[in-house]
Amino acid sequence: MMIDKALIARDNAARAETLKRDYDTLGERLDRQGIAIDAIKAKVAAYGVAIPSWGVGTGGTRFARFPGAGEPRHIFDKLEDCAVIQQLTRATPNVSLHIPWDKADPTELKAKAETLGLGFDAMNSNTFQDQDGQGRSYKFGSLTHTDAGTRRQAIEHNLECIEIGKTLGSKALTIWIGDGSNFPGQVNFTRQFERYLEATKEIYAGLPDDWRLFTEHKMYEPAFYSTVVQDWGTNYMIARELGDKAFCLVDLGHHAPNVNIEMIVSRLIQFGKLGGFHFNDSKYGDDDLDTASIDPYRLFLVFNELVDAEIRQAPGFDPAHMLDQSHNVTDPIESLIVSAMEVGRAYAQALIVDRTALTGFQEDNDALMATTTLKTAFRTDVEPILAMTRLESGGAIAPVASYRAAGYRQKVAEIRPAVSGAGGGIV
Ligand code: LRH
Ligand code: MN
Ligand code: MN
Repeated sequence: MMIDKALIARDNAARAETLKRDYDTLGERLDRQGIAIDAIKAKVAAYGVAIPSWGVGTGGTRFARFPGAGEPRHIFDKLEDCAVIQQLTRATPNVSLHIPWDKADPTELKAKAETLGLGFDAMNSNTFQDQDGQGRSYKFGSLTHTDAGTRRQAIEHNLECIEIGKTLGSKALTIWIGDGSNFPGQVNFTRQFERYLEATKEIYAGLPDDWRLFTEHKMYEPAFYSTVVQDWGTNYMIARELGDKAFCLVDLGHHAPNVNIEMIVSRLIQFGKLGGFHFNDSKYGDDDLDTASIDPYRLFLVFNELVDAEIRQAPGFDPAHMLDQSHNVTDPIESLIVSAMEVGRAYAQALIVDRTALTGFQEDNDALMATTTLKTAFRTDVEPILAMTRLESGGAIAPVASYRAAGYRQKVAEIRPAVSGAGGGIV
């Protein structure tokens, strides 16, 4: 355990009585609505969202990076930080790795994760940066490059990610590429997409039977005129072209402002192609802000679609839930703790929507009451459910407070040398 269990127990003891009262009060209120609070709590307890390994470091922006004290030096430190988040929240049992950022002996990685009680979610490949000693450059693309040798290198890299993931017990590969163009006329859209499909089919062919392939769309950046996998439409075509193991990954930050993401989610569910999420928030573009820090209602509306699908047991519905955020001004562990809790909150709120009433209002075209039904659930403070879940599963009632009281960051800062922010930002 990364944080002293006795400290968490002490902290919890000081808060347990108030929590119990708040939980009972909420339970009474939900009971009047015909909802059993313990059933909601059980669902929330079974819910988890994966931590992105790259999220525990200070990501920064394209312009600057201001490292904090005690930053993880390598993937083993990152895993320890992830274990802290899991210990306190009990909602983040898995880590999503990014290769080659997290490259290490897979057997050692697995052993380390096991001792920390962590598992692995989707593997992420990286052909959007050049690595030291790499044969060919991705400056003009990777899986869609005009040069067959560069495409081959990118394919091999993805196959290597699968190999590493097999040892780790991962069951999915996520591909996001930055390929596109910066000038009208720079590329032939059709030929570029043909090359994408051809290359991705080779990766798909290397996928074990029990694995899934997630392709992630993003409207723009780093290619600013056109991006190959720019939206869910193209993404859906890819998943259809590749086959039954191919699904679309929705990163909330990868859409134009005001796009109705919850409807995209609904469409992908309806046609059996929703693979999973990268949760974060944004105001302008791919800001990678903390989940629900800007628009918690949108996150709730996404979860409203997920719960709807869960209840009607939509065929093949089993999305992967992951965070993907970059932290510039906060302690990444604290941000990830809060974001994990926000995702759980959106889930709990969506679970208490009165769906029978909602359907009735929809059938009667009572727009006002339909939307009020959603708002009623969204406005309900479900924190006692989340906190009780954490308490009962050995986590902290107030994770950030316990984290601060434990002085974890100060402790690791003594072991981990300070890093310089010079040299600009990373993704
Ligand atoms: C691209 C992205 C993708 C990458 C991650 C670092 O913007 O969302 O998921 O793998 O950021
Ligand atoms: Mn992402
Ligand atoms: Mn992104």
